[in-house]
Amino acid sequence: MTEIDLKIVREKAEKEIRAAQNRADLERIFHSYLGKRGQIALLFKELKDLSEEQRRGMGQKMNELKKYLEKILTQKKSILARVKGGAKKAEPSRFDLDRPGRKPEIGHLHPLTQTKREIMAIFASMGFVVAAGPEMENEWYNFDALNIPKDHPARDAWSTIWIKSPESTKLLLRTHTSPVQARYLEAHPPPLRIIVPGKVFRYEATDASHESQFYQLEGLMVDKKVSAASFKAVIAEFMKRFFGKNLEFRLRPDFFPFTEPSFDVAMTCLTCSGRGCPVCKKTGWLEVAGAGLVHPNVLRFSGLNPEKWQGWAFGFGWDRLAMMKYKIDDIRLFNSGNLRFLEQF
Ligand code: FA5
Repeated sequence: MTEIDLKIVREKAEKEIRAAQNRADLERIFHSYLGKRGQIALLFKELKDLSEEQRRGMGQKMNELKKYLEKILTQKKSILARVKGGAKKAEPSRFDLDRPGRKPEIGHLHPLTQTKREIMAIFASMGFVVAAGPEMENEWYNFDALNIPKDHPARDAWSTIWIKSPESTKLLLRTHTSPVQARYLEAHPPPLRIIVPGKVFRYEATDASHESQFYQLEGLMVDKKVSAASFKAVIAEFMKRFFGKNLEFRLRPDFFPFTEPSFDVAMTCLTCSGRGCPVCKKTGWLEVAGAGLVHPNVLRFSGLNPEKWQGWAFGFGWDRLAMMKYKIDDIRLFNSGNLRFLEQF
C-alpha cells in the first residue's frame, strides 16, 4: 500500500460524492468508504504489512483521509437538504382546473320564517299592516285588558309561565298574541286592520300538535261596520291563497272572554287528508285559529266607544298552518334542530 492508493481512493470518493443525488446515494458511499467493511477499513488492515516507520506515516495519512471524506460527505448532505427544501418551495402550485368544485353549504330560512313571510304578503295585499308587541308581557295586557279579570276561571285556558316580579306589575311570557290588540287599539285610532305574527309561550305538555313555545298570527279589524261575514270572506281568501286551493274549513262555536260571539276555525287535516291521525287526534279536523267579534269591553278598555266601533279578531297557530301546508306530522320537528328535516325546505 502506497500513498498513490490513498490518492486513488480519495479521488474516486470525491467523484462519487459530487455525483450523489440524494441521501440514499450518500449512505451507500459512506458504507463503501467509511463503513466497517469499507475501503478505508480494508486499507487500515493492510497497515500490518508495513514497517513500523511506514505504518506511522501511512496511519496518519489514512486518518486524515478518513476525516476529510467524513467532512465532504457531511457538506454534501447539507447541500442536498437545502436543495430539496428550496426545490419544494420553488415547485409551482398544482391547480387542477378540471376538478369539480366543492359546493359551499348555504343556509336558508327556517320553514316557519318562510311561512310567516308568505302569510304576511297575503294579508298585506288585503290592506293589513304588521304590528308587534313584547314577548315578555304584563298581566294587564295579556289578561285584564282582554276582559279576563283576576281570579276568573277563563285564565286557566292559558297555562301561563310567570316571571318573578313585584305584585304591582306582574310579568309573564305572553300566552297569545292577543295583548297586541289592546296595545295597538290604545295607540291607533280606527279604522284599522293589523296582523301580528309572534312567538307565544305556554306551560303545557307537548304532543304532535302542541308545543310549549309556538307562533301565533293575530288579526284585528276595527271599523264602523264589520261582521262575521266579512271575517269569513277574509279567512276564505287567505286559506285559498296560502294553500293554493279551495279548502274545506268551518267555524265552530267556542268561548273567548275577549270576543262575543266566539268561534274557532277548523280545517280538514291535510296530514291525513281527513282520515284521522295523531295530529288531528283522529277527528280529521284540526283547529287552526280562535276568533270572534271583538267584545265591547275590550274596545271600552282601550278608550273606544263600542256603540261607534265594531271589530273582529282572530289568532291562528301558524306552526299548525305550516304543518298542514307541508304535511308535517309533528309540530316538535320545527324546534328539533334536525337538519335532515330542515334541509327539505
Ligand atoms: C288564543 O290564544 C286566542 N288568543 C285566539 C283568539 C284571538 C281568539 C283573537 C279570539 C280572537 P287558543 O288558545 O285557542 O286561542 O289558540 C289559538 C290557536 O293557537 C289554536 O287554534 C291553535 O292553532 C294554536 N295553538 C294553541 N295552543 C297551541 C300549542 N300548544 N301548540 C301549538 N299551537 C297551539
